[in-house]
Amino acid sequence: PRKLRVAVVFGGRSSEHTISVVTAGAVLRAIDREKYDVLPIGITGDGRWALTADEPDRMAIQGRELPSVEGLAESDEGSVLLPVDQGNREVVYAEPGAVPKALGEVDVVFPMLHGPYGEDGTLQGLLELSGVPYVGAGVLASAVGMDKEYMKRVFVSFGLPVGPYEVIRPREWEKDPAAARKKIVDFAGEHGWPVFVKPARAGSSIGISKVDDISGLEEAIEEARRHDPKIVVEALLRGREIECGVLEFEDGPRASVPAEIPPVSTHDFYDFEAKYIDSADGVVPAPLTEEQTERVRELAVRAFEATSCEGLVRADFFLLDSGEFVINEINTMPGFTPISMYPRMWQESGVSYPELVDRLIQAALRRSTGLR
Ligand code: G1L
Repeated sequence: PRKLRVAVVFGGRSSEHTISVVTAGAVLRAIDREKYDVLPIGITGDGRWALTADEPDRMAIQGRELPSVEGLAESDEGSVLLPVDQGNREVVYAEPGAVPKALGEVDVVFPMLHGPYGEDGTLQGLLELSGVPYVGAGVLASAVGMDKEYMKRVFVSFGLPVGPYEVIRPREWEKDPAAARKKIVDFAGEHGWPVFVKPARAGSSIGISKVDDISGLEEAIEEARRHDPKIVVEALLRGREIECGVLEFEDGPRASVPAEIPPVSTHDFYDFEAKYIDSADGVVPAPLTEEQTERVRELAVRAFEATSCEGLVRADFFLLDSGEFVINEINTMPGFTPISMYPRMWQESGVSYPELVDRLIQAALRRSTGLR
């Protein structure tokens, strides 16, 4: 019988284009070629889809050379730029159906794009419409995982412990900025300074400010609103940062051993760079009591279920000085190089990187598209 065909979609119009290319290279290297045929599909920085050569070695960081889909597509004679223009917000097919046609020839897609149009559910929607099974979260879980407000609302409604927060909506800010500002000042009055001001929907730690007092508020709001007109304000939670991976097995989701992210002295918080480049700093397994370990693993699986996740999720917690765990967020597309926290937590739980990739593909194939 012919091998199953797996398309890996990577690159894209995001600040994390490079990390996506590097991660896709690691996934391409780990996929079992006896079982699967692989189709690498790169998306250029300006949104064009390209069939790229299957050459993972050219997708690694070489010295100071950062790999990109442009590099792969242009210098490779075998690459074909698909006639698609995503330069504007909407996908415009120069040749109607070009991408779904390419996708129609594959059995499963491994989507590896960060941020808006990648992990927010829009690519997942395109894949649903194309009728192709795909790895990871579906449309709803992806969208919930991208929106800090709705993520918290879902957690709360499922009885998961969340920290104090406040939301400022676009119209609130436009109609009465003074009232919106007062809302935050009152929040800080109740929960104390500093507060974190964040865009509601943005990947990683983009647009986030730690605000020590009222004087820094205006600039923090403006910065967050550059990325999303809706902002979320959070209290500072004192405690340890604990993460846990959830992976879908044949009999349902299971939690990995948890990890601890040590406090980063040079950064005010676990920022963009620390999150993706210094991810090797995490301690696996986290030095927790047996009871704490069981508690956080249970909460991680409940977060997976609450948000209707599929395939995998990384759940991030604070272990407060009081001994209580509070869920900070989930990530449906966590860092995924072999040295990133999620794969390291599973490695320590007895699941190797190639096995992880295989389990994700198999979980995607077990489902069909449509309602699931
Ligand atoms: F497909 C999975 F497994 F769901 C998946 C996809 C993408 C897991 C992790 C990622 N991560 C990335 O693509 C990235 C960290 C390179 C950018 Cl979000």
